[in-house]
Amino acid sequence: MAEPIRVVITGAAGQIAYSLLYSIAKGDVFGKDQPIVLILLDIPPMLPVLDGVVMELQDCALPLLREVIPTDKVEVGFKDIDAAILVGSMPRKEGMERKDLLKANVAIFKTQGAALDKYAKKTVKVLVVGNPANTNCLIASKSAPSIPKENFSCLTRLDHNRACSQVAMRCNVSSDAVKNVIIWGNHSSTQYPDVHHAKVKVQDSELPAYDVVKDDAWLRGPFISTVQQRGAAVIKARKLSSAMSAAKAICDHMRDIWFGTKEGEFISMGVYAAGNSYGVPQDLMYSFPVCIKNKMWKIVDGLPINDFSQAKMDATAAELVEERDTALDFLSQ
Ligand code: NAX
Repeated sequence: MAEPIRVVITGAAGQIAYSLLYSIAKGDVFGKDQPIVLILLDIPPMLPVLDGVVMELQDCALPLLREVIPTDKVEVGFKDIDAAILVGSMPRKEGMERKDLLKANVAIFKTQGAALDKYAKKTVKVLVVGNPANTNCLIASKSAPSIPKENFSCLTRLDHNRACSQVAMRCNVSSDAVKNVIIWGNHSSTQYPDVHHAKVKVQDSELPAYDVVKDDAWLRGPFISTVQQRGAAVIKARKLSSAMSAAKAICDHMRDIWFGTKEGEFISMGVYAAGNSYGVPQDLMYSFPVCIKNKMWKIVDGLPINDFSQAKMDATAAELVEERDTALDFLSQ
């Protein structure tokens, strides 16, 4: 058997982590023959809760799980890690301004970025989930200059999966019959779910999603707003934010980083924009279609973009630029 890898999950006492830990510990993400040391990082008041989570993981009796380390210290949490899933962040409290929320999160991701820089392996793969995910990811990456920017990504796979499922339900096919949907931009309500390049498998042929759905008005209207507003709809119904589906998306995202995407398929993730794809300004973490091979992502370039799409891609980029500029002001203070 391989040597164990070390994986840290922050926000490990929270609800997403509770849905996530079992899948990771039983081998769904890093492979069925890959032993794991799980490090659970949360803030000091949550340590008693973490103890309960550790007990439950022990009680699962999972053969791949070699050790579980609960901690509130970044120097313990990030030591020699191979993968980091940064779920914990400052939630919006009543009466809190957007700017104050951003400020609090810049402080968290600056500290965690610096700890990654100092303690993690230089090959570490970092996935940021805690919101605002794109900007938190950028701050963490900037605070870890010795780790390649390409090792950082943020989660838009939940939005991607939501878009796949909406199209699949509309076409009455299973969700794996839909591929190559794209989430462009920010993990916020300005994101642009795009199916112009998506394919739907009907019997044995793969057809353009627009031809199978046969309802352009739905694809350009309710489909987009449903995906954009899905998080809010779940909160309204469940009185809690998405957790099971978020955990599933985290697993999909990290597994694709580890093992690569399927031939001829691309998925969506927030990655570093270098300023030469689709007119997206440089120095943002922007969600693009990507293919992954040998643990390296590559933006799928050259897809034809119509005016309708370009306007939406630009709008979500503009929001990210504004968020980044505010965050960078806080970072330099
Ligand atoms: P919970 O409030 O259940 O859990 C968050 C946990 O993070 C808490 O245990 C808290 O103590 C911990 N935490 C806070 N600051 C920390 C720090 N500095 N270091 C370590 N741990 C810290 O939230 P949950 O529902 O699990 O959601 C977690 C985050 O995911 C939120 O920011 C949420 O907005 C975000 N989401 C992002 C999604 C995405 O697609 N990018 C989708 C799902 C989710 O909404």
